[in-house]
Amino acid sequence: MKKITQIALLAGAALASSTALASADKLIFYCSAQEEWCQVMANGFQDATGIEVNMTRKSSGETFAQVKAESSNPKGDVWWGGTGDPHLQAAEEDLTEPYVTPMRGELNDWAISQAESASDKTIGIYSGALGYGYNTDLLKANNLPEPSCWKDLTKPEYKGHVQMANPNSSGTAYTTLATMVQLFGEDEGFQFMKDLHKNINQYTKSGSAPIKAAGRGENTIGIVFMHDAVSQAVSGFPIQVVAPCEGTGYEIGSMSIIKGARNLEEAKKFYDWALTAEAQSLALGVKAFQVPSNKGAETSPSAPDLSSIKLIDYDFKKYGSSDERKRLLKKWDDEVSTLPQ
Ligand code: S7P
Repeated sequence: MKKITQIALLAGAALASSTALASADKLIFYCSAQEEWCQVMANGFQDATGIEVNMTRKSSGETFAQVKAESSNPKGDVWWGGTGDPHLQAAEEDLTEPYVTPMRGELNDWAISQAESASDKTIGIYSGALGYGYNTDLLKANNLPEPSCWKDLTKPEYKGHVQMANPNSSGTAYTTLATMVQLFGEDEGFQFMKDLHKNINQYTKSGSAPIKAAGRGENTIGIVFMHDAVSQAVSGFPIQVVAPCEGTGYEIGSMSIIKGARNLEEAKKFYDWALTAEAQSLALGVKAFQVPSNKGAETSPSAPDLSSIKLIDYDFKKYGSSDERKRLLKKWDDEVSTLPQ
């Protein structure tokens, strides 16, 4: 009898605590920016609101694949960061939720355009230009000339010295592929990717990994967003940042609420908070040098000045469309990644 009473008490306690957990405010946060920034955003929101945050960091293409795979039983609430193209694809495939934030008045036009081109299912949170960085010590040690253009990277002397991410998993690498197609035209752009392939020592999963490897002296040249190269240079590594001479593409890093989010109110709270100048200024503490979308947020003097870089008129709508993204990735898989090196 005593045993039955104990079991009943334990069951009651377990039920009470699971009810408390279920009703506690929480947010399942998918993050595709750099790990340190993701962590600061999760902690900052938790401290500001008391809402418990459960954060997972994955690259842009990987998070898109996860959101799609979970769409019949969504597990995430909000997806913050990563290049805009997969956020636009998610909007088109109806994987994300429209939301018009009261914060819009504080944002740069490019952040709002991103929202308008996706029926309010995403919004711009930061911007940054694509480029590359190289390890100055390794370049000298290998008697290599200083590269300054995209086409330099296809020269035979750089064989085995260039690293970039795989465009299927990485938003940075997809931006690279889409940039070459827009900068040089489709045939010449793919020819560039094939010539570049001969010099690639590794396709990484994450977009910023190639420049981190260059910082550690394990790779010479990394194709990345320029702000990721600046971050290494500012941390004291011998990295030179390059804005390629032909011009370059850029990203509008984005945020979306996942359709069917179980914690929709918390997701909206996070969305509004993440667009405040205060939240966006947290980036500087973790050496994230993207240009913030809130006009009042602080920008570091070390951040690349986008107005001084030759930027292409990147067609976000076209290259973020489901058909075009799938087509380009398949073509890269079939015609570039399979080539011998
Ligand atoms: O590291 C910051 C950053 O370059 O990473 C994002 C990127 O898409 C995530 O990494 P993947 O390339 O691996 O997807 C960019 O949005 C961001 O600026």
